[in-house]
Amino acid sequence: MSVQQFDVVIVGAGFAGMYLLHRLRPLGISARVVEAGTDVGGTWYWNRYPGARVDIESMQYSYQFDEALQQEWRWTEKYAPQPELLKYARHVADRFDLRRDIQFETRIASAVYDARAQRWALTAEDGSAFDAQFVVMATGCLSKPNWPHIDGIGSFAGQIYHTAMWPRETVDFTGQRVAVIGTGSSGIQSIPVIAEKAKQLTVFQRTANYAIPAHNCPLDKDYEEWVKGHYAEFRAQAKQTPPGIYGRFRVGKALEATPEERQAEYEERWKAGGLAFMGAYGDLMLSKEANDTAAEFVRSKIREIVDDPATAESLCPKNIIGGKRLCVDTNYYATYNKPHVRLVDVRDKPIEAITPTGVRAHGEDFEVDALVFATGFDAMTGALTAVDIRGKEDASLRERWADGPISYLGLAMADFPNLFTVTGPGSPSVFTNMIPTIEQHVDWITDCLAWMQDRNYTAIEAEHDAERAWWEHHQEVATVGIKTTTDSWYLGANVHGKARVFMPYYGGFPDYCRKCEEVVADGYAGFAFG
Ligand code: N01
Repeated sequence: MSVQQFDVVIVGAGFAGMYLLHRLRPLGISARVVEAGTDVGGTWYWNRYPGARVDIESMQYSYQFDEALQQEWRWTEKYAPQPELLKYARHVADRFDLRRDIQFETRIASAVYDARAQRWALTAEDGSAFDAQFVVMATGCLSKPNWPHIDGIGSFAGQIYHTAMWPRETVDFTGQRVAVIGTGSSGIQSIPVIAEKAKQLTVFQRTANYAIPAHNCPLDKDYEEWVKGHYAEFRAQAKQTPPGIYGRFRVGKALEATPEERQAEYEERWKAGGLAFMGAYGDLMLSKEANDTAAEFVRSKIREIVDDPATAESLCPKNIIGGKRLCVDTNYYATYNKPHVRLVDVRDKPIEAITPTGVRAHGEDFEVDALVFATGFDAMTGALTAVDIRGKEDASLRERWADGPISYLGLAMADFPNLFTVTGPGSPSVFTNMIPTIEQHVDWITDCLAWMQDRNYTAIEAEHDAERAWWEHHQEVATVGIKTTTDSWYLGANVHGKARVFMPYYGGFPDYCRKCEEVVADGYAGFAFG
């Protein structure tokens, strides 16, 4: 196969890869997006499990780079379902004629830097080869599926699914006995929908999770009109909040409010629904005692909703609220009131084995026709280390990150010149509204390439000192408060053998953007150019 040459190879055709391609075109930079799937959409291409939908309100979860696009697109629901999100991604690809520069069904396996030529050689699993001056890994934070280590996992004779690799054809569970392993966001969204069809549903829960009702509904036309009439203002205000989300965030302290005031505040937020629940007070993630007040409120709701007291108790999370990613649900807890749905708590007694006919736990054989793994992702680093990336002097990213990742601003790594990551470890990424954050990263990378073009620079590399300083700051910020006291995928705790290092930047979107702007104003401080 001949080697295809470009100025930039972008890995991944999700929202990051698509927008970067669009931004590079006016600069006259030749770019090719290489995508493993058969279509655009990234997360929303792969995660098509029943019930998948965004947990940020649709009116905010969209691009803002093109006013006509944000005015013309119409979401139908408060929280868009996966098919509509995929339709949106396809619409963007068509509207901006992106497909002609995207190579689908091509999974990049390695990227090797030639320091003399200052170029990257990329090879795909199918043998396709690319030569590029720059590589941008737009591979997403949650894209490498995590399969648990359970004995006999390959022996199951029925249908086996992973929520993050859901088949494109419709899966019909009608009349089937189904088991779901995992109760994170994917499990919590899919369980109620699977229960509607399955004859019998058994859920294996290792850690109970907090879920706030979505109260999803058709999108209110007046609200849509109001947002569209004020989009610039709306987006600008969102950027000023720590998660980059427009909403009501209170700075007051839960512990300074009376029990009645707290109850009223939590009740109002429960009724409004969604992730904004955690915006009730500014100290919820700073003090365990404050956190307990919100956690206990949600536990009381679970006890109210779930009829069987023993099941309700199992569903009540014991860890802090917000330590793991908060879930947003539709009928999750109520699903356990259905007579054909059973919860099996495997916290103290883990699943013993997967057998040819089902799951063995608590000494019991649960025979099922289909097995759904809702067991999440090798988050933040998994999609990057899945590619054998080798920088200067054959430095391997996989080996460099064996004890945990290190990156400058989640954008670039020392010893890996001309390589950028969009929302890499050390970026606020998953703590924010992903699409606007992606736009900020892509704008930064594009502006940097244009700046280099103007100065005839051919190589850029993060400096070790700058990388270390950012990482130390990032780790310091992570230890403020109680966020890191819970095992989570933020810490890599969900993946067998993975180093425990807190990966997303916890300092908030405004501080992160300020830092990126300062770096630019200072002539790209912390980067060396060649
Ligand atoms: O994955 P998870 P996810 N035996 O890692 C369990 C985003 N997202 O795909 O907690 C039994 O959260 C594991 O148990 P434990 C969102 O950011 C967004 O659900 O490790 N159980 C856990 O319950 C989210 O946070 C949306 O003890 C095992 C579950 O599997 C992130 O993606 C929708 C096990 C995995 O939960 C990841 O969510 C979906 C074992 N051996 C996802 N191994 C929306 O926008 C693992 N588990 C709404």
